[in-house]
Amino acid sequence: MRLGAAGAAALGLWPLTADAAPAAPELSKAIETLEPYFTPREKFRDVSRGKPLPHSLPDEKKRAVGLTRETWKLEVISDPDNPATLRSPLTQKDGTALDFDGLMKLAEKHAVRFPKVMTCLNIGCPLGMGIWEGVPLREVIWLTQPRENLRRVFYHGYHNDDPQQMFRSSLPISRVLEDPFDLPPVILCYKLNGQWLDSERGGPVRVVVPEAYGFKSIKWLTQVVLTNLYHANDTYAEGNNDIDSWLKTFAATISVPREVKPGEPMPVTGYAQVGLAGLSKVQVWIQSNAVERPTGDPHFTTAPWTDAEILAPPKHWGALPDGKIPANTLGFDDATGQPRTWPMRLAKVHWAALLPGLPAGEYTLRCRTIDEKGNAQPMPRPFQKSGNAAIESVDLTVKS
Ligand SMILES: Nc1nc2c(c(=O)[nH]1)N[C@H]1C(S)=C(S)[C@@H](COP(=O)(O)O)O[C@H]1N2
Ligand SMILES: [Mo]
Repeated sequence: MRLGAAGAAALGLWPLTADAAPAAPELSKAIETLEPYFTPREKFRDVSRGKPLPHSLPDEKKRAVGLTRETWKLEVISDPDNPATLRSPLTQKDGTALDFDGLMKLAEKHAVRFPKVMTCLNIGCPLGMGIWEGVPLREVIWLTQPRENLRRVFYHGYHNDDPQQMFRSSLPISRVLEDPFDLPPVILCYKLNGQWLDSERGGPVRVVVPEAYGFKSIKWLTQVVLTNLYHANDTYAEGNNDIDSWLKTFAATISVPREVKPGEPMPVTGYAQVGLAGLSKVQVWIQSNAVERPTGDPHFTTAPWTDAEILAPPKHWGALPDGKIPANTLGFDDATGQPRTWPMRLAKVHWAALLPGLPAGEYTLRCRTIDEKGNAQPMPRPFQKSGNAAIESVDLTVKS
């Protein structure tokens, strides 16, 4: 189950510990064909709403409605119903709205970049892994000179000027002004994986909330409303979602042989999403369908799980200019270009296991994570509407 240094080097992975035996060739092959660590632009999955989809509008229309870098304008205003006290709101009508040049001026001093996996709370499977670059949202809020009565930040993007289509999210003001638990800041994002944020990903400017599921990261951002209201107004709240949920830790498979010969070892690969809870282990378990499972153990805590190998940082990071991590990326060491910790929180990591051969029969393969506190998936937060952490199961046939 271990990957040797030679095998790892050949696969473009970091050498692992010296005592690791060479990888079995079946497993090396499966690892070689894993997805790139950072997701290429065309491989991001798109779940955006809108009729028409804002990113599908003709260029002329995009220019007219501020969906290009040249015409983008951001208003930051007080909520008329629950006013926050602002000295100088940023408005279109006064000509004080923030434009892209203004954002780039702020970026010269305040730009940050950090790795993050974008995951839809409802879909569960990550949409893509990126290094997101932007200006902390607080820098723009400070431009309005807020004085008091500011408890929450509402924000939304372009929605075809149809209130029915508006997709809104919100955050407590404290989360925007300060970054608790060493999280990266909430940003106005304009670059992804070293390139301008494209229209499909919400360009020219979207919000990115590092620790949150995707619905907090509003695309085609046009308006920020500072409010004294004390509760959320998120569009996702209307769908029975737990809108304060932070990213969960869970594992899923990428490649599993569906049909193998008796006694033949089975290479399996997968990814884990590393939530705020961190990751200490990925485990796998294969069970014959002929065996009856004990009742009263819905999360299979008594099953004979075995550890999979969490793969080391890749040598080739995938979709980045020159294949290099941009300078000053949070979580990375500039001198070496390597991550400071591994696996990284709020990111993906890959894993692999070579399962021993089995007699003919029908089987179910499952995988799970153990987080840094020792919680086995789907604990400590098993509810689906807080984000996916269900234990995945895959059918497998052993047949001569
Ligand atoms: N303006 C706007 N922003 C949006 C959405 C949307 O429909 N409109 N969808 C949200 C949801 S539900 C998710 S999961 C993420 C997906 O981000 P992505 O399309 O870049 O992968 O965008 C979020 N931001
Ligand atoms: Mo979503």
